[in-house]
Amino acid sequence: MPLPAAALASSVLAASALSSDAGRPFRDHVVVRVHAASVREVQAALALTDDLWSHGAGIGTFDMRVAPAQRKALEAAGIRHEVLIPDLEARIDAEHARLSRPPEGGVADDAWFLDFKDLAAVNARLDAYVAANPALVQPVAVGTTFEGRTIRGIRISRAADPASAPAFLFNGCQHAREWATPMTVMYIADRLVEGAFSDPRLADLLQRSAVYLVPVVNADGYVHSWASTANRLWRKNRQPNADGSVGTDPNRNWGYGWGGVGASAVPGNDTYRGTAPFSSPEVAAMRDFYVARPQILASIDFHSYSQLLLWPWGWTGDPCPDDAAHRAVGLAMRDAIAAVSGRSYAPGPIYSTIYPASGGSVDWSYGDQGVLSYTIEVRDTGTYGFVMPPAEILPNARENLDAALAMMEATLDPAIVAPNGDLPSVLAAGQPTTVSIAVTPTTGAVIGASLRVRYAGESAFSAIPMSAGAGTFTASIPAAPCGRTVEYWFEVACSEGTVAYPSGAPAAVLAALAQERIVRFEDTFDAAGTPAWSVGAAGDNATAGLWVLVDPVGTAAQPEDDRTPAPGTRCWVTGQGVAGGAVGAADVDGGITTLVSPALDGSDLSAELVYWRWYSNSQGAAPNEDSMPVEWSSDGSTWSLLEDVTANAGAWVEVRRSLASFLPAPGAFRVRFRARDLGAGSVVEAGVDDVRVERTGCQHAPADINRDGRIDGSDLGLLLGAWGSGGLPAADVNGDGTVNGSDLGLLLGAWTA
Ligand code: 0X9
Ligand code: ZN
Repeated sequence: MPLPAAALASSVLAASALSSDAGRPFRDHVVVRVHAASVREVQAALALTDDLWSHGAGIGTFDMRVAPAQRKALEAAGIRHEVLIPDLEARIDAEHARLSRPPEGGVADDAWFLDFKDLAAVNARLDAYVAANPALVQPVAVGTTFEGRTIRGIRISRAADPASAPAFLFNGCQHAREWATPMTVMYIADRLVEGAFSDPRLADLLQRSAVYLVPVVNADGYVHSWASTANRLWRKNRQPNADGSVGTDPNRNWGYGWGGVGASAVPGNDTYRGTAPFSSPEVAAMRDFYVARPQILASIDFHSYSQLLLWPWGWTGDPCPDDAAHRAVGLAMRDAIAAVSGRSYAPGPIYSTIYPASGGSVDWSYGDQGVLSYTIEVRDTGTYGFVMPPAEILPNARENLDAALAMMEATLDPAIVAPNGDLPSVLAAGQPTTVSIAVTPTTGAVIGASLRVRYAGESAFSAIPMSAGAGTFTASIPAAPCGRTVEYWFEVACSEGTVAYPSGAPAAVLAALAQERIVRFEDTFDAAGTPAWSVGAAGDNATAGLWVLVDPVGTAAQPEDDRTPAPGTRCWVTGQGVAGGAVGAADVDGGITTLVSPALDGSDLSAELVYWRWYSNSQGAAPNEDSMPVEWSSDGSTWSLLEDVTANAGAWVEVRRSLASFLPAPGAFRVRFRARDLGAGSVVEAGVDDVRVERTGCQHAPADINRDGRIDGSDLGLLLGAWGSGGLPAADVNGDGTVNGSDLGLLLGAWTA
């Protein structure tokens, strides 16, 4: 049965509307890490919590808060779990006691960050920044909360005209309980204020831009989560709902894709989207703030926790139009964090990295305003969760400061240059390779781009103009002989200067090695004649849907086309589909059917076994009793597992396994595919196509200039004919860019006796 983990997660999150019990509402509650072994266990566990702390739940581990009775029920259900936070209420109480002591710390002083600060303390410090540096720091009033508080912020800038300079927005605390986030935003403010004239990096950034900082967007919720009698784990704002419940989730209330997936229509739920887009006054105020400042280039909306670096979309799984730019800058932010503390923050679009969530701030700020927009989920990954020890405030803030600075630097370049997909590190020898970059202008206008290439060892790069199309530039790396390394980089000319990719080029360049594919075995199953493969093995007992080699007829479960690019036609499938037939018309029934290969060349352990497989199982997500073990054997009688295919792909999937990873010694081997329908009533369909044993390398010795398998007089003649020139790349035996004495030495040394 398919487990809609994301949908499940958000509905459970949504169900966590906490009552505003006075006293010690989380007394004897614990946060547990559940190890769920099956879909049933996931569902049973989720039924036993009102407050999932992980961002999703599925087979494997996830964290959730349980009351004593819920914990007992978890134990009674025999679901494996361990206690992550045994004393949640005690921790909240200790936090409260600690924070009831009088505050300390002046403006220029890390002491302020030694513990969490309530709204009054945050606002007092904003005032202190302004008072101490009126020319540098301006107060900003974003708007008014439901309960009438001012959503406050500051602007820090050394630009000649801060109101029109390229701008950034860092905000925290859309969610009340995420106390690490105002501290993070305040720390960024703190460092910028302190370093504006003394730290060259910060001075430069502040001369070129204006930075807006809004530490507490959801001021009412934040105050509520601080009140000793209220709810430390409050998430939403404090706006009453028609049904008597309280609160809209600000991060489901923004007007881009509002009302879609991952948001609740039920007012009492923790992800309640509100009555309409921007029905929350806090969110409407933030919208107006953005709209009034079209010069905002990029923003970070800080949340906690999980250590994630997220960008749009949250409302759909499709990549956003500027996914490449978001990814490139996001990876720079991730690397900046890792350089500060070694912490890893997982990067990716919201929808696939955390969960589907519509009505979030970054979908709107990017989708409506064109701002490069990030959500960072700060520390930690579950040990403390929302109730972070105060000693973590500064380390957390320091790493996120550097993420913010990396984002600012990347965005203040006239354009963001990002690879479109993966840039190659291996080239097919003798063939040009297309490369493409995405170019997103930020402060400049893009004029053109060029690809710079040279053979490793050459001194000069040649410039190849790139052709432009909607936000991308494309060019080809010229064909290179096998074994030659090509170095390359990109230069994008903008109205305000040039941008190099990778940054620092041409000192830092990309490199790719030209290689041939040396095929030792290949069967695309398209040639006429009797196949060398056989069907059947001891233990086979399927009654229908046995492996057949056909031009497949597609069904909802089976491919319509083989995998081989045109003109390929045939592949192995488990039972030929019936045109227009039911999904289960020709699937595997009643047991196992096995497809066995002929002996394959395993003499070179540096080669890879490559195959394309199709596996579709109506039972959906693993685990279930059906699967397709893929096995290998050296003797045709003892078989060992290569992989057990359980994921319901319903698509051709390429699998590569190095022979060295499974063959103990060089020698012939076979593989077999065992499609199994073991449980009752499921539709299992499998396919196999394009099986190869191959390796990359160079077929010919470098000195075999004419590639005839011998190194002799004709190679010498070619080398001497190309002497001193680059006209015949193959004659440049050592690949250093010129044909000279060292190439001659290599040729003579390799002379075929
Ligand atoms: O669910 C959220 O709003 C965020 N996670 S949290 O645990 N802090 O509540 C993730 C927000 C992802 N961003 C958007 N959906 N825009
Ligand atoms: Zn949040």
